[in-house]
Amino acid sequence: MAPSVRDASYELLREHGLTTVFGNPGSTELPFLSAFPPDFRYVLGLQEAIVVGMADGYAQASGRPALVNLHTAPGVGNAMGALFNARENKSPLVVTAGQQVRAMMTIEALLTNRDATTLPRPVTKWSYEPPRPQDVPAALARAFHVSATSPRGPVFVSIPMDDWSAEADEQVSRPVTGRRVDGRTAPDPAALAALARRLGAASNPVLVAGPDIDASGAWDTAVALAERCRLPVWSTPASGSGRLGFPENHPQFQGTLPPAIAPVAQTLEGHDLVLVAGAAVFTYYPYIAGPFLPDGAALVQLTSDPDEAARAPVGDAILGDVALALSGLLEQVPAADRPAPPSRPDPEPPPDSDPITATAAAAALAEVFPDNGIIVNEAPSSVLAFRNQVRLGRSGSYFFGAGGGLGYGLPAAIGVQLAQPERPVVGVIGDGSMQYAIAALWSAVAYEVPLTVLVLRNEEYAILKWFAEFEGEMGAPGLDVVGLDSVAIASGYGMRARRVEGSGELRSALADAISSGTPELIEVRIAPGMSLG
Ligand SMILES: Cc1ncc(C[n+]2csc(CCOP(=O)(O)OP(=O)(O)O)c2C)c(N)n1
Ligand SMILES: [Mg+2]
Repeated sequence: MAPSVRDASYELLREHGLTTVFGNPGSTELPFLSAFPPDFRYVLGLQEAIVVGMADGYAQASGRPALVNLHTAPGVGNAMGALFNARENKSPLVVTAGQQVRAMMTIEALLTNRDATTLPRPVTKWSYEPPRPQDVPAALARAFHVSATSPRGPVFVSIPMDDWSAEADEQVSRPVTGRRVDGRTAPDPAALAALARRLGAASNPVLVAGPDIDASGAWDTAVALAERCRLPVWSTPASGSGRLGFPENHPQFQGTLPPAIAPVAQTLEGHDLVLVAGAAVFTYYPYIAGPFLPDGAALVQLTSDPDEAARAPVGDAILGDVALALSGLLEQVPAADRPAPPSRPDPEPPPDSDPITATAAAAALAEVFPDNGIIVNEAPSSVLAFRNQVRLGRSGSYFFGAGGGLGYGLPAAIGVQLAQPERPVVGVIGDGSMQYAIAALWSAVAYEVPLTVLVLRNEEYAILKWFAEFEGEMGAPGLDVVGLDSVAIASGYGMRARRVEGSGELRSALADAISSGTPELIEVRIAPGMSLG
């Protein structure tokens, strides 16, 4: 007898390492989840933004696609903002959702996902409902390969609940198991050779390092190239940098590019060739008009994302895997004989204040932060302060929501810690941002995920106040969030939590929590306002 669609699907998921299911179940998902195989693990999130956020962090930190299971239309609806983030993060997610039985879809019984494939289409790479139950395993196989090839991202498969018990069509499902898609495409060798010559001939080239250096495994190659060519290195603007592209404690690292058009050109003044690796050119915001590049500068972008190449406003682009592109360049480019660029100064010791500034909180974290630690940051007004104070030097050390949608940081930190159990994870989260996916605290406790959550309590949406002033848009309501007691809330979810004051207390609380091996939340009161360094 042929296996069921369910058995064939589980075999396929197993084969692709999709044995952790991030989900929130409903009746339409029960036929998939019942008699859950013992070699699979289910990670429950109490709301769908949490489910997708955890899967996003897990996928990025493991470097492999992750599986998500949502509850038909309302589950997908709740997940939309998180799926938007996952797409911007280039996070490979295979998202499935239950659907009403096929026999009752036309008469629209309760829980029919009316336009299942349209709903998540703008935030996924591919959205599908198999035409026959027998096509579910092949659809899952296709979904896996689409999510895992560049640019990586979320895909969606809607699965009617009676499909699982149907008999598999082995002529269709058997051949799709065992298939591999090797997705790294090499850049055009002629284009790369020409770029190597340009780089060798440039008098003052600069490297702008983006998130896909880390995601593609090119970390060491980027360092070797920068050292060989004595390149000063900037990070892409913080807002669009979901990951770091270069060690920020390296003597050639200069800092983070500003996020607006004219200031980028000013910062890169004097360079004749700007090499951008693994990033969009650039994720600008706010709008400060001006030239995209300084006078006399050319730009070349290395990216594996055709759309990123196409939409760049300036410069040339070479498409292909970023790691292959950088190693190809490294092989061909001559060593430069110019002096290495001057190093940026160490961070200034923060001034004392009561309450402490976000910069002081970041300095306290820097003092106790382990070499192999990972920061997941969603503390908008102090992102730059944490980047500057805690100068991370290892690959896979930093995750930030590239799409800008809040509610990513806390669940993603849990997913990152699940994927990297040996590396201590600290989620640095603003008091406002905490609330978008607050119930993620329950998952951290339930699965004993030993992360540390540092909540920066300034009782406001500080970055929006800063932005309002910058844009001259004064008098907006809704920018204060007074009285959010994260310690009490965390306790309600069963998490160890404490409130601290001042740098000394914060430092020792962080050291304790990081080494405790249990999930723990620390809330520190910080001064209002923006912290830039
Ligand atoms: C889903 C979503 N809603 C609203 C916003 C707009 N927004 C950007 S930053 C911010 C405030 C964040 O506050 P908090 O986490 O306290 O950080 P702070 O600015 O105080 O550092 C808001 C509401 C957003 N980015 N995403
Ligand atoms: Mg705040």
